Amino acid sequence: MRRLFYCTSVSVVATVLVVGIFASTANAAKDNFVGPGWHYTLNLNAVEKGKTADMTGSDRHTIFVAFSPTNGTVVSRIYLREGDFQVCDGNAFDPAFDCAGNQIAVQGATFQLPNNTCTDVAGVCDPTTLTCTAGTVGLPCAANSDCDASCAIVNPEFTCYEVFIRALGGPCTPLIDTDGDGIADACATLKTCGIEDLGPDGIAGTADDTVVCSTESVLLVRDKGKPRWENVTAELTSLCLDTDLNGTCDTRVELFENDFEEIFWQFTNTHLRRAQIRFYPTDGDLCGVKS
Ligand SMILES: [Ca+2]
Ligand SMILES: [Ca+2]
Ligand SMILES: [Ca+2]
Ligand SMILES: [Ca+2]
Repeated sequence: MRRLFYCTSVSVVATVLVVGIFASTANAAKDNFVGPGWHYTLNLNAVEKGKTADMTGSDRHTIFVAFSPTNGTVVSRIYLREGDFQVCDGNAFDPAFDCAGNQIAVQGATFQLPNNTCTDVAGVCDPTTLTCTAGTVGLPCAANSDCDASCAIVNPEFTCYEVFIRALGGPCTPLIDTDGDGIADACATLKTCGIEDLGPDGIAGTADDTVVCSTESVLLVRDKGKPRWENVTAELTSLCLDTDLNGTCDTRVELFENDFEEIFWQFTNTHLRRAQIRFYPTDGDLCGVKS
């Protein structure tokens, strides 16, 4: 079962399973990995005032997103399209355009990137509980095949490329509390969301949309130290979905595998000025993502 469906009555899945990018130690060795290998770099520059130039149709590697000059929180959307790495629309303050110049949402930037295939996981259906114990863990089932999943929930492996991010710019004071414990964890967060239904108006980015977000977030803090790269491949190229609304992710889907009307990165920011994202093909460039 490659294509996964889930309840369409879900509105916004607000549960946040924090995957702190600074809690990761497995990728520490990659901190100084920036080397000769081919990669695509995407810069996120946060600015207070909306850009007026449309910033479409060029070879830019920068997207302008919102910055809060006060203690407010501002949210920008970067819509995602499948294809070679390319900034289609570098301005998150005005309507979002795809790489062909068509408007796709009322507001946002647009970035094009290849799908990142996950290694398939064979499902296991527990015959006693009729619940999946591998694959789409926790979902009801009748046979093992009902539980087959295209991505593992924990430590998914991706075939095509890896994604790294680092926070840049001046040091920022964390203001965003992602886990509700009253202690701020980040100056900005980045998470992957999908529009499941455009609503009666048929337009993306309006209040009648049905939006589902991944339970995973990238937390961004710029401290005084040397900027560190962190591996955020799972967070930015898949969605971990809580389809049965029990508070934990049970289904991971590739960016462009699901039937979302639109898919986007949601950038929530207070005081982070810059972030840089790099995309590195896996060894041998198995998916041909070098462009
Ligand atoms: Ca735009
Ligand atoms: Ca917190
Ligand atoms: Ca709509
Ligand atoms: Ca769940």
